[in-house]
Amino acid sequence: MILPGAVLSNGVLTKGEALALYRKMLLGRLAEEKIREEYPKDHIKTAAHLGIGAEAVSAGVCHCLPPDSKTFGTYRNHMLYLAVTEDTDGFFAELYGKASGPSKGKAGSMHIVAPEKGLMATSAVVGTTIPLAVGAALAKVYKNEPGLVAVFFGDGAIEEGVFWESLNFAALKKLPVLFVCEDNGLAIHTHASERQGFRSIPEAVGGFQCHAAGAEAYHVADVVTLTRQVLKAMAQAPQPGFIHLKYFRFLEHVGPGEDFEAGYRRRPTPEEREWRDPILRMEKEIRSLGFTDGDLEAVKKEVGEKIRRSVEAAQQAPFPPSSELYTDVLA
Ligand SMILES: Cc1ncc(C[n+]2csc(CCOP(=O)(O)OP(=O)(O)O)c2C)c(N)n1
Ligand SMILES: [Mg+2]
Repeated sequence: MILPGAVLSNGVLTKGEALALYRKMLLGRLAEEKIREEYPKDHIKTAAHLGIGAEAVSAGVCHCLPPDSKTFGTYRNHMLYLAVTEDTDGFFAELYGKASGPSKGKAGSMHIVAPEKGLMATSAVVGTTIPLAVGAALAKVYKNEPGLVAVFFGDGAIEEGVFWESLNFAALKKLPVLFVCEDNGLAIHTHASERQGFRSIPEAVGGFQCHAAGAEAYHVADVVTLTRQVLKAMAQAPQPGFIHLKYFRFLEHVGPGEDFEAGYRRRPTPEEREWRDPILRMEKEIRSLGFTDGDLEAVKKEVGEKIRRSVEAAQQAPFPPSSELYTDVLA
């Protein structure tokens, strides 16, 4: 069933929630701005798919997940990792390939995980974590465990058979899994209109026995509203949920630069940027809740300092010893 689309959500967040979400999105934004600064020095060797513009998706959805939930993601996973863990030390250590990273530097950006905090898998291979998430949801039912499973993937993954097979199985078995499509309208440089034969993603998914809904993910309060709506429906009538969230990818597919000169899309106007940038949007909205420039500056300073310390620690940390070259690797 397709739920009605979320409308612009004002007044859904308490002041405390708004500030916590602003801080969480800023953690992702400033961490990635730091990567952009450091990447050209070539000490970060891992490929990095940046998610500037998508901050509200992970922050908003994860804010609503019940305790004991598990999450799965893609290679564009920095916002998800930081939303789940807030662990900038582990994050930068992993990016710098250091032994102090959560996977001892062997996962890099594209496979970063934090299983002890519920982030079970992320992957460079499009669509691969979707069936894993469905399996984890089946295990939750089988073992009668609390919480649910949320899996984040791009609009490109919708074109893979494994997505539809996973959705079919999850719907058939009424599994507690929330599918989250992070739709930037692009697969590398190819627009959705050149790839997708269905009218709309929520419409196609809505043919399955699940609770499907969609919204723009520019304002985090909209994401929270929509996620709460779908989670409530899932609790009332146990079926999988599907959330379709549109966002704007401000940077190139992979790497630290912009690519508006590449010819496949145009640079957003300043007005479009202001509307689509989740940080700018939140800064505007949060002022209407009574926060001052000074309050926002204080959060920026604290988060910026946390990131600076983590980068410094990562740069100074040792690499894993060569004796561990073949440990913890499967391929
Ligand atoms: C199975 C598979 N096929 C092809 C690729 C090559 N590839 C890497 S990223 C990408 C685009 C995926 O687009 P989308 O799922 O929308 O994610 P986005 O990069 O937009 O976040 C493709 C086709 C891959 N990594 N895995
Ligand atoms: Mg995409």
